[in-house]
Amino acid sequence: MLALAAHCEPAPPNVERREVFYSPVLQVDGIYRSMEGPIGSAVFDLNGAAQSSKDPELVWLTGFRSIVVDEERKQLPQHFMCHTNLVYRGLGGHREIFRGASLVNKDKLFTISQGEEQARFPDGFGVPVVNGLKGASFGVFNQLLNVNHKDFRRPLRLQYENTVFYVPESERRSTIRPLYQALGQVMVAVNQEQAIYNMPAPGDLHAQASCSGGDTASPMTFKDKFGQEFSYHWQLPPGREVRTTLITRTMLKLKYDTTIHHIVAHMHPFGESLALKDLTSGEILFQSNMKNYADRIGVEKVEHYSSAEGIPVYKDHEYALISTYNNTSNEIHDAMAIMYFFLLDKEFKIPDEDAMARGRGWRPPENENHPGGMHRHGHM
Ligand SMILES: [Cu+2]
Repeated sequence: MLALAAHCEPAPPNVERREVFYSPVLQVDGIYRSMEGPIGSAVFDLNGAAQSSKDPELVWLTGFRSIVVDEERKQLPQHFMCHTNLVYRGLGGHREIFRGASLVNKDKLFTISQGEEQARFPDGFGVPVVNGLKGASFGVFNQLLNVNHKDFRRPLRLQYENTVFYVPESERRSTIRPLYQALGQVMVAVNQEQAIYNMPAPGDLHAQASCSGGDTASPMTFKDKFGQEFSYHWQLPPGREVRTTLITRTMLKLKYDTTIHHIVAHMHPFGESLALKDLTSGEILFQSNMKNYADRIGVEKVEHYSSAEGIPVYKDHEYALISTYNNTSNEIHDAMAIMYFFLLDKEFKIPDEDAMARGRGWRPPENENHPGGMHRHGHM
């Protein structure tokens, strides 16, 4: 009777820890469009985690928030946010520990951008990472954006307040289901009218998701193995534009059928919506709508997706992203459209003692001690 009662009791909730990191103070003394602003960075371990001072420990990241504050740490409008990346500097150590038993394979764990302050997973989900690896496990990179404040005789001074939410494995009381991140991004074909990455002769279904031609907004273009050139940061002339990009093989890369539990969308000012479409079923699985400020240039609100139930996705289906922009100004601006997907990792295994010992022995490569240059988002 007692045993049965104990069995039926709901598992006690996990108690989330949070740690806050402030960027250095940055000065708003110029117009900075996307990817042009000054960057503040910091590297750290989660010191509240039980083992961090001595040994690497598994922790479950349950969310990340990044807001803009003044020097007194009072919140400022989020339109000074270009983006904040939470970077996993211990990815090499992670690989050494898990040896394939974790699908976490990107150094950018979270990206926060204009229109949304945070990403918090549904209850009972988290990204498993290792805290306390040699040379600091995490880095945070805050980039400033300013297209509105033009009084440079009175430069604004601001900083970024970054909060990591997590549960150390040693304090976990109930199950946390493992998530990993994959991204999809809209690309334009440079010097071509239409193109699909690594697919010079697409079939009918794929052809629906061909990247249309456009001009790159930055020198960061890249080529596929057939010499077709692409950019994920393009010029946005006045007017409305809709773009589609196939993401199945080059970005989503599903290993098996699974579910998506959280989606964060990233667009630049003048974005209207970004949709994930299952081309095989013809269904729009999720559409994120953006709200732009009425009185200034900037994204005020971006819709996200978050659900314990999740969106089923299938290894043998084809998926595309569809971005819609409406540049209501009379100048050329710049655009990006990215969806960050957090998917269920169905083969994840909690590392045993031998695996954690490999993590203790791991050393970061020399060049990883320089955080500069790690701030860019978007590349595959
Ligand atoms: Cu961007």
